Amino acid sequence: MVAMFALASEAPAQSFCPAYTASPVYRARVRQVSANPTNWIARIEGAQSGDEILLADGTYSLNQYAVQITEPITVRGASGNRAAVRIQGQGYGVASEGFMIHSPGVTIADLTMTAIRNHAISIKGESGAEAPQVYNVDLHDIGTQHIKGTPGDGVADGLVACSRLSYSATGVRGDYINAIDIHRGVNWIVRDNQIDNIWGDGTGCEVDVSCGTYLSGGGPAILFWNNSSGTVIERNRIVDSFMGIAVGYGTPHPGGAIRNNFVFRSQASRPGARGVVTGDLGIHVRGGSSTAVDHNTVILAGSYPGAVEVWQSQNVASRNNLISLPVWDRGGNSGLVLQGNKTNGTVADLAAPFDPHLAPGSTAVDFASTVALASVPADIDGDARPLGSRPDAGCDEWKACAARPVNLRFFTLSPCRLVDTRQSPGPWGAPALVSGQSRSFDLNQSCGVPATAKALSLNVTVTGPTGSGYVTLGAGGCPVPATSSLNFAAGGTRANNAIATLAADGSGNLLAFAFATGNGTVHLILDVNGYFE
Ligand SMILES: [Ca+2]
Ligand SMILES: [Ca+2]
Ligand SMILES: [Ca+2]
Repeated sequence: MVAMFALASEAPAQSFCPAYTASPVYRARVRQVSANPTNWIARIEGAQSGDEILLADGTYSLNQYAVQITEPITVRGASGNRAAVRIQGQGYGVASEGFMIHSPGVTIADLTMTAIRNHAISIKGESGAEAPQVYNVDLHDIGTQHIKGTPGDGVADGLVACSRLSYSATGVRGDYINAIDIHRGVNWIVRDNQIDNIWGDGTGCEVDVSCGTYLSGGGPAILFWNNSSGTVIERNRIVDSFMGIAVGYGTPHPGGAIRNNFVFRSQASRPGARGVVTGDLGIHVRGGSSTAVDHNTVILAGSYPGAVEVWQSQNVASRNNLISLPVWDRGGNSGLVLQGNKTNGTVADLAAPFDPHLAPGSTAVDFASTVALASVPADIDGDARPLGSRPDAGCDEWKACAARPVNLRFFTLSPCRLVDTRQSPGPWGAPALVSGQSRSFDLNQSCGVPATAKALSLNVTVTGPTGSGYVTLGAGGCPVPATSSLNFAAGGTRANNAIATLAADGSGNLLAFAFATGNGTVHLILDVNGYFE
């Protein structure tokens, strides 16, 4: 059968996450050193200042407490495909940390870490860590905080970007959890990360000890406290986590900005070991001064009153947010500025559940009271604000989509593979689609598809899904429609024919949006057999 795939989420106007080596944050090093699963620890612990340790694709067993990094070096996957360099701990039963950073100027990039009891990346301010970079890593099922920063005299200028921090559906143990927990961080940037399912099991344990000690549900997915300052947290997508973003947390937090983030919780509560665990804060500023909370979308199921909450703070501004409840002034504030917030947001304001983009009919589009903010000139996609008559409320500036083309002629092509995410990383290869995210592909550059093609006749295959769910295809630059999709069950392979409309701008851009339970992944294969123009 032919399904008329409706359109998925907007194409990013620009990519904030190029390959690490092509990114503006790339740190050129003095010497490159290759490493493999048998010599990696010796190479890293024996590195010289300025080494770039390149890990070959493979599985790396971590069979000691941690890997100590004491020089300014980079450790990264050589291929750039983070899924292909997999550091595997010994599980939650063995005390361990992944990388322990004791030096200024350390970079960790392009790799995956999982099954480590304590932390995946431990940044030790008290032994000299400064300006750590974490880029394009996948930290999955880590017993406590995935990234932990301990204080010393403060750790300045950290970066966590373009990474995925998550638990699987059964990966949480205890409540001593955060995705990122930084003490005394100074001027950090946390951007463009996907954070899923940071929601504790209600035992109050630190993994499996000290039970009853910790708050049922855990801590904020992103937490900067104990006298942190100047934190910029932007364009992160935090889905189905117990708490979203917190700064200060009862200690002073001068400066900083929380902007263009998407915090979405589809469940009000979950059953826990000591009773129901009700979802908590979306964005929290306690002890802030001149901290900005602008253009975030926070849609929380349930009735927890703090989609955005401000407490004991001075001159905090919370503007142009799309939130499911009014900003909660918890008291002790002075100079609190509230402007342009749409405070009755629901999932209906979104193009699709779990998608940060606005539905075309949402009143958040050109919301009547938004104010121009020079400090937030673009949205989560990089779209310049404003489009239309005024800035939209929330993290997305809605971009109109061209009408579906009509009166097209069909031309056949010999069947040809355009996309296979099981292959090497690249524009038409790995990585797999990640639940809750769109990936975009330019599809008029091979297989004889001309630049003038307006739509493609495709055979769409999904394979290897780690959960059950669906994939939706749509034209780049277009809002998500609420219609058809290719559904799949965990582990299954499904195929279907589809006519997929391409972006109206001639880029040939197509988007693929995936949802898979357990914050899963799924491979996508697209074979073309004809086009319309
Ligand atoms: Ca320091
Ligand atoms: Ca607008
Ligand atoms: Ca947009």
